[in-house]
Amino acid sequence: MTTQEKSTNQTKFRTDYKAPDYTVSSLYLEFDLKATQTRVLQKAQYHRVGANNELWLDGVNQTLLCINVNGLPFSDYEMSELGLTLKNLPAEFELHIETEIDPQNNTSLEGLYLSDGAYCTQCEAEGFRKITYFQDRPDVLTKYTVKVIADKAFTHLLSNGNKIESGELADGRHFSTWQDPYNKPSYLFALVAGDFDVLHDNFKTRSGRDVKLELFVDKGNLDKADHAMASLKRAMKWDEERFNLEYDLDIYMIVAVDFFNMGAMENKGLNVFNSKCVLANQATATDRDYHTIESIVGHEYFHNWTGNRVTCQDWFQLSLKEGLTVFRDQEFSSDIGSRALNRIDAVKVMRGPQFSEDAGPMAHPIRPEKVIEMNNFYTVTVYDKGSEVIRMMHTILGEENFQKGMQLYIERHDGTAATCDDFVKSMQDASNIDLSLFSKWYSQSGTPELAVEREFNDADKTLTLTVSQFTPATQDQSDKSPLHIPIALELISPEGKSQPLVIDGNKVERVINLTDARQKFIFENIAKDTSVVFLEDFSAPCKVKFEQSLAELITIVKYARSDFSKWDAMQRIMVDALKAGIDNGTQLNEEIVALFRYLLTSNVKDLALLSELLTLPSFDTVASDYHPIPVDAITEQLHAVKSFLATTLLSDIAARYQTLSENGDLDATSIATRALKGRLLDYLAAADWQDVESELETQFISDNMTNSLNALSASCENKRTSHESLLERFKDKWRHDVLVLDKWLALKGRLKGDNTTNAIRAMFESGEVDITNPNRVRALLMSYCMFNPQSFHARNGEGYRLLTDLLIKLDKINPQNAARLITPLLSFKRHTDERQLHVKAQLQRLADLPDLSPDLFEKVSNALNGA
Ligand code: B3K
Ligand code: ZN
Repeated sequence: MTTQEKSTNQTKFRTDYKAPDYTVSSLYLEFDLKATQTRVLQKAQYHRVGANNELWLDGVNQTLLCINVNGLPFSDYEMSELGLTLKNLPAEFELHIETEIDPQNNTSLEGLYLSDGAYCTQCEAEGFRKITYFQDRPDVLTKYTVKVIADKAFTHLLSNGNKIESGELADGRHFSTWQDPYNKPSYLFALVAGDFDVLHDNFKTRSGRDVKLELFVDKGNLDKADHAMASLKRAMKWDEERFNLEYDLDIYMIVAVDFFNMGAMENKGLNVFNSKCVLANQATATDRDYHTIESIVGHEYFHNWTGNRVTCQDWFQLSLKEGLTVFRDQEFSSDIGSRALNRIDAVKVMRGPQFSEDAGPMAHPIRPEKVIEMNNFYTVTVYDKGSEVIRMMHTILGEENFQKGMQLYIERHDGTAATCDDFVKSMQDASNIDLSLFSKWYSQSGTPELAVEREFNDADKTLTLTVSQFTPATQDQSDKSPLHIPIALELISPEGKSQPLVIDGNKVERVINLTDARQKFIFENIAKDTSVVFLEDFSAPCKVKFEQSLAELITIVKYARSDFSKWDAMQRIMVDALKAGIDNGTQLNEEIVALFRYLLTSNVKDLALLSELLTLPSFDTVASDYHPIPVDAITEQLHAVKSFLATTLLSDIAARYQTLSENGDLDATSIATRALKGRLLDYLAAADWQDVESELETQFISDNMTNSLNALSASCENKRTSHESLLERFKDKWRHDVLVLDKWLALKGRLKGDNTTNAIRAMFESGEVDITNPNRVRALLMSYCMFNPQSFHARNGEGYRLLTDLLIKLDKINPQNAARLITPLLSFKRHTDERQLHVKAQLQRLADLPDLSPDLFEKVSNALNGA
């Protein structure tokens, strides 16, 4: 084995991949669960497939009790802090290892740990090595049989696959044994033991098999489980219909736990979920929560084929399963809900956090080349840009070829560990479309910039678009080359009609392909003053430089066939207007006011879309156009423009608001109505509308959480005098429900004012916020760092100091969570010199710590190296 696997903080390179020398044909695990002393026994059948007779087994944080090879005690091994090297092994042998672990004191929430009294596991990416000694890598697949033994107080003892035996033992203990008929890598192993309420259901697959569905929640939470179960059934049906993929076991279990590092985990047949991604009812969850739950339940279910049946050869290939599964969950949400709104959500993530990751010290391609801590690479680049890359293939190939490619991919790689190249090859072979240049998207990091020049020729009625592409250097990679970029377009005549795209006398369907650094596209039969919707639906993850007049953008808002592109044009209009205000003090143009009035009084059918059209760009959207970022000027301008629009259009806003009614139902129309009501209420609060206080009160006391929270946040955002008492009443009403209190924490985090930073510090110091629970910490800190720019980026550096103080504490408790929360400090180069100095001082404090985790070490050192 290479020495790389044996020391922490060591960089691993994609190109160093070596297939394992030994495979495992079956694995038996036995867990005797005790809070601080859990015994783990494993018996594994090994076969040599390579040249080496040594075997490296990953293993950390455990006590080795015994090793036998073929029934005899074995001592020919070396132990390091990261694992064991067994030496001089026969070609075939049975390995028997016993270890002891301490779930109660495992606060990293990786491996086996206790979450509020229930045992659960999280093994992806490299948590299995905290449970027992094993080749903890995704290309070692085997069949698992798992026996779980615990006190009878833990009524449910669960693992992957089918339950084959259970029974009573002495001393008030009992056991269950599970067998998973499918080969799987260690990261998909799961065990849960706890006392739960269970929601039972079933699903008949298209081929007629009955699947038992079981959803395990904390006692007393059954009234919040229906939506997740309904979402699961919708996902199962959708995958059969759209991807021709059917579930493959007789049982599918989901367990909701309170202590969890991310949203959920796709363990084979036994998903473990963060309770915030499962539990919902009308009184406690917002419409947005309902949507998130549905999409995450779908995402984990879709992994059963894209991730579990076909897994990854090594962790550098993570986007093979994650990019593809995000694409699948986005398509699921778009097919059953609004395609435009889902696209808007996805593009916000790309233009915000993903573009910012590309521009910062952690820039990496969707298939990274080098990694210190794998958990640091569950990123918006691997996931969301990975999904955009799959989406571009879908755009280039079309649905039919794409589905053929999927079938071929699964046919070729089912039951194995595959690579990103395998996926692209299946797509290419099934469609006969050359993807060789396209595959560069897997190895090149950074955000391509497209520059568009246009020329209209009056004499021959042609429009020439000259498009050039350029990808700026990123910290990880200086040389960039042109990519294959599919550009979707719509040309709109001055009368608002969509024009056919004709090039060289041939009609082109929506998409042109840019493959060179600079290319000309000449469109025929075009009228003068035709408007151009460039990169329709964000058909490629690029930035665009294209001069477009306000009149052209207004035409797009009014007439584009893509609702997404209407929103996109509206954002462009408002970013330009905000910048003109910040840079030159320019007042909001009357045409923009008129456009808002037009929208307010129009009969746009989708009220949720209308709400998005009426929403000003976020702080980050505006900030992304500046270097350095004028934090205060942007915040002030956003506030000023909102107040101006609200006051100028008050009677239209109030009139529209009063037409909106819904009765708390969960159908798309009611949800859209609530979205628009919330948006307008915020404007009414900004304009100090005469009836606003009573309306805020009516909505606040509503038994629908969306309405109630919209009222509370309108009061807080606009600093109404009522906001403090409303916050208190909300906290008081929901003191028994931690997930609802997280919403309160998020509002506290974004509350404007000089005292916020100190108030947050005090909430941690007093123990009001449990620093060991990722949901609590993230609710408060993420909203503070992301949505409270004036406090977080305060010029005295106190915001950065607060975050760093907490990271120092958190790194000892849960390094994965600490490493995710450091992100806001990584983009310091976009700020003024003064702020940069403050951030660098804080990063240096972290770098100077004697035992920083590999998670923070990797990010901090990259940031300081790039400084
Ligand atoms: N695969 C998991 C994420 C695991 C993260 C490990 N740090 C959830 C998902 O993407 O579906
Ligand atoms: Zn996933």
